[in-house]
Amino acid sequence: MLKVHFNEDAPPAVRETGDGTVIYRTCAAGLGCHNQGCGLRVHVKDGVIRKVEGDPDHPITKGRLCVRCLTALEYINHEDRLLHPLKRVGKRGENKWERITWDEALDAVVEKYRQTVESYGVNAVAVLCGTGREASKYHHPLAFDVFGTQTVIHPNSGWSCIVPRKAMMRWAMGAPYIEIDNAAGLAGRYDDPAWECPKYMLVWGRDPLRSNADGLWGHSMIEMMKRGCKLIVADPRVNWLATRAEYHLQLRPGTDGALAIGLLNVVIEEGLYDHDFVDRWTYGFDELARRCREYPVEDVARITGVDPDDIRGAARCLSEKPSTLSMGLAVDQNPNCLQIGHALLSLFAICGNMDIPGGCLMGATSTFGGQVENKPKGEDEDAEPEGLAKYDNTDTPMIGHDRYPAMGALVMTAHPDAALDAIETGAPHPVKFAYIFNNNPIACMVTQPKRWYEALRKLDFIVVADLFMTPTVLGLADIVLPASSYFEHDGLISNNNFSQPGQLGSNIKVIPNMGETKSDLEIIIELHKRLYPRSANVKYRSPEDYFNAELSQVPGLDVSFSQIREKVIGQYELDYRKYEKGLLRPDGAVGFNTPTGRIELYSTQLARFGEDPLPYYLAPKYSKEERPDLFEEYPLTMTTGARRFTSFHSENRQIKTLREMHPWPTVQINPTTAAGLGIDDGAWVWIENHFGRVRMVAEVTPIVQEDVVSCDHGWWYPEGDPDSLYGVFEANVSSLIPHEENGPLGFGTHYKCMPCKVYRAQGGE
Ligand SMILES: Nc1nc2c(c(=O)[nH]1)N[C@H]1C(S)=C(S)[C@@H](COP(=O)(O)OP(=O)(O)OC[C@H]3O[C@@H](n4cnc5c(=O)[nH]c(N)nc54)[C@H](O)[C@@H]3O)O[C@H]1N2
Ligand SMILES: Nc1nc2c(c(=O)[nH]1)N[C@H]1C(S)=C(S)[C@@H](COP(=O)(O)OP(=O)(O)OC[C@H]3O[C@@H](n4cnc5c(=O)[nH]c(N)nc54)[C@H](O)[C@@H]3O)O[C@H]1N2
Ligand SMILES: [Mo]
Repeated sequence: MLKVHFNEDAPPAVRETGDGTVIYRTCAAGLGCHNQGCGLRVHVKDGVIRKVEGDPDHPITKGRLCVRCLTALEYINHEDRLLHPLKRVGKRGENKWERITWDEALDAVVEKYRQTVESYGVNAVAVLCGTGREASKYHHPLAFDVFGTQTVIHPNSGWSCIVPRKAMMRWAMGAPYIEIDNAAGLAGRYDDPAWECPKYMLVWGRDPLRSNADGLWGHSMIEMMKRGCKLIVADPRVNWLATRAEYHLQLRPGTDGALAIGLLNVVIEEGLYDHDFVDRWTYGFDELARRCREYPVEDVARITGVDPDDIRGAARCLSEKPSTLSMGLAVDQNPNCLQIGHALLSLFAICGNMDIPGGCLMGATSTFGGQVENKPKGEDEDAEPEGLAKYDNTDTPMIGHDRYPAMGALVMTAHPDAALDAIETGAPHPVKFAYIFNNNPIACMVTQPKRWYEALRKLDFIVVADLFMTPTVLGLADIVLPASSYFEHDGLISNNNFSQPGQLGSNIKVIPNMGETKSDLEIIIELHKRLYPRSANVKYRSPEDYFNAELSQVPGLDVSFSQIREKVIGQYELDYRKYEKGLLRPDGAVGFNTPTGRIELYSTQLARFGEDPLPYYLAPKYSKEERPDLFEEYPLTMTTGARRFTSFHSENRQIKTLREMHPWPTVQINPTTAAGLGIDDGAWVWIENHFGRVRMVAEVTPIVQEDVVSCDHGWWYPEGDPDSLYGVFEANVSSLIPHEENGPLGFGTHYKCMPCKVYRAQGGE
């Protein structure tokens, strides 16, 4: 099922030029980005990188690079890089450190680990992890195989990043991931005879040109537009894609559920769906149709602020075949997330757009990395003796899985909000030790960062691995481990853990390590050796053995890391119409991998967890309608976190060129609103609500409506005062967003819809 194409005509992986320069081709998933890995040519002379440029022979990125890769040299050579292991010598947050050796650092981690296990049980050891980079492939191995703990915490309130979307892809469609068909796996790309250009692409709460999120390169959208694909954009802001759309559905933040069901309503009422597909492959159409009738277009228009004719017009376009769907983070960052995802996927399902060329591609059932998979414990034949099983953890639910069993059925991580409660209260079990890596929780990932900070500060022991001294490292670490950049270690790259067609690439070490840095994988291999010196586990012998073990887990794939390394990059392809070929279900039967074997418009899985099995609209908790009392004082609606080219979350704030392009945290505000408040473009303002306030610079722009503002997220000032943890609590907008106000099954939260007011502040940095 998985076909891999290598381009035999591409230049070699390593090439010497006459003057002693070596040019490496590598897929560097890096320097502040997700793990898809853009093609780079890196020019190295005398062990020093002289130049980084795009690799024109990479079949997907074709030489294109974003500004963060183009400033790679500033990043890797930055004077603030952590280069040696450190031990805290002052109080937590006092910024007093002593340089220690790796042996001392790792011995300290192992000693504290053993003490914690002895005194409090192994689940008192927590691994805290951040967004999906290469490093996030190692969160579970570190927790399960090395520490044997099940306390894995991805502290993003409501697991509001990709997991809600994946929940409905999995539960209603039986697919690990569903994405636009941008021909990424096809050898001929857009010219491949197997591909068809979509007629329409619905881009919903996503800005892929900036975010390149979840394994998708945004520039493929422009390639598709050039070939005739038209856009429909659902976004409260007039972003670049919206200005080129046939319909820009400029909805009020947080009203996505109503709009999605409204579109379904039109398609069903007007009989525009694919009757044959619905009959053969879906379950619960009549119930869905009845539910949609409760959402007449005029009502939906009133709730969302979108013109009713635009809703009708967009729905009619989307019923044409093939059309495709690009769903983004705004779906997840809403307590209504499961229903929004369910409604949008149902729209494309009933129009017959699932898994056809130019439609919505369904990932294969096998994913590796296991990042969000909950495999039943004990069924894995290769389970390691020194892994989770050793500790007989199987009877203790992971934190929050009893409160939120639906999330427990989907992911092998604690419920993020319940994890904070556990750290604070010691129930259901104490948490005393944290290994934090690839994560800057107090500057970025959590809501209520001060509360998380206070809770984490009380732990007995914290080790943080990072490339820079961040607010999290400074405020919390007892031991600091310096992580290497993508130029200093090897890595294996795939698109969204193989759940979508795309690249199979190698990230190559091109320079000696800076200082004493080590990759996360090298660190966990060393910890594994220390804890299990007699282990026979091949995976933990070396990074290369680890990558080969990863590759061997992908069914149908017969390729080694050294082959990929030699070829730099391969493309892997998945079949279309897998449901007709018996390729989606483990039993090999035709149909979808759901209990009914069909796409479940009426979700038996949601019903199993006591949730309404059909999509419905849940109004934002703090909207004018729901909380008129708050509206008087906080009349503006705030959405946060729309991605910028110049940073990846809280990263890159110390990169000079990028700071020059986007120097301060920014709130986008409409000119009429700004004028009424006496706010000029570029002025410092406070954004405040009943949870607190943060200070940002006003960007006066008509891309937001008069009652909406859009705030940057993930801000801190590396150049700022260490005593204030680099100003993190004044800059981090997530202080204004609540803890544990998730959807009914524990998914989603209010990152993109909170009330606020904006007023002038005294200027200066
Ligand atoms: N440069 C850069 N790239 C990144 C990241 C980064 O920090 N920087 N972060 C990465 C991560 S972890 C993720 S999850 C992805 C996310 O990337 P995307 O999925 O693209 O999400 P966002 O950039 O948060 O938002 C996209 C759009 O949603 C709109 N929006 C805001 N509120 C609402 C709403 O209520 N409803 C709707 N329909 N739309 C709304 C915003 O105006 C914005 O245009 O990006 C990844 N890529
Ligand atoms: N208000 C608001 N808040 C949000 C969002 C929003 O839209 N609005 N988006 C949310 C989303 S979707 C997400 S995913 C989270 C992301 O939240 P985080 O994952 O906490 O964000 P990052 O800033 O990417 O933090 C990653 C840290 O890891 C370090 N790092 C980078 N590469 C490596 C590596 O290879 N090894 C190690 N050990 N460390 C490395 C970086 O220097 C950085 O300090 O933020 C969430 N927060
Ligand atoms: Mo994310």
